[in-house]
Amino acid sequence: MAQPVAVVTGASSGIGAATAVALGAAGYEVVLGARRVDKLTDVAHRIGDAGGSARVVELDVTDQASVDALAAAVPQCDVLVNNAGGALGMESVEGAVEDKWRWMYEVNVLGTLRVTRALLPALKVAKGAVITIGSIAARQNYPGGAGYNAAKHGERALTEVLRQEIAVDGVRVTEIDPGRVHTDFSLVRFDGDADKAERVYQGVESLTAQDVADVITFVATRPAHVNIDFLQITPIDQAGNAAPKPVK
Ligand code: 8X3
Repeated sequence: MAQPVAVVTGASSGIGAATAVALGAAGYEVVLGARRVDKLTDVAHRIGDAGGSARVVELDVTDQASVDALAAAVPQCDVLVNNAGGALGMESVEGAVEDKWRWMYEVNVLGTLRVTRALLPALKVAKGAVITIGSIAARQNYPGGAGYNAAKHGERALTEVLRQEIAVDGVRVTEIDPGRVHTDFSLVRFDGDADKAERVYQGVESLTAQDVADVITFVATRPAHVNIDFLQITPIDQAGNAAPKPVK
């Protein structure tokens, strides 16, 4: 049997990088996609050093031609992890910045759509699995979250519809909805303000990217007849309450 192939988007850091390493250790050939090829190459070397196999593909999920090139490079796909995404800003609805909303919709919703649609033919042949990284923000709204909440709810709608449409082809569809994970998430959200980003994680114990990667790997490695619709995973202090710690 051919080695199974897992595609991970946003694999250059955080949850994506940890997931790529975990899937490599679980026996997948991992295709790492992201814009930052130098960082992808580092992750690929980590996988190789651990005895696994990995390939690097430059990927911008907002660019259809880039997504088409990924699909052309991946004729076999057993697992797709739609991890690319993110938040920009925490403005109130009154102070909403449309360009930030547009970027969040583009990356989280349309990016997931583009990559999934491009790889579906291969996923159908493999009777594979689509694992989309949503957020607790897809399930609970909070002040300052409207743009991100709206995008993650949109991605959740896409994921739920896809599950219903594609089950007949034997493709499993799971949404993983993490809460606060200590990654570059807040650095991006706060436009590179490292001090502010770090304050999100100070004084509280957050999930690590590895915590989430473990769950993704568990989902990916279930038998073909087992579909996990969704999993919400948070640090204990955030259980059942999406509102992030207020940060000035
Ligand atoms: C991010 C979740 O809790 O950090 O998707 O806002 S949280």
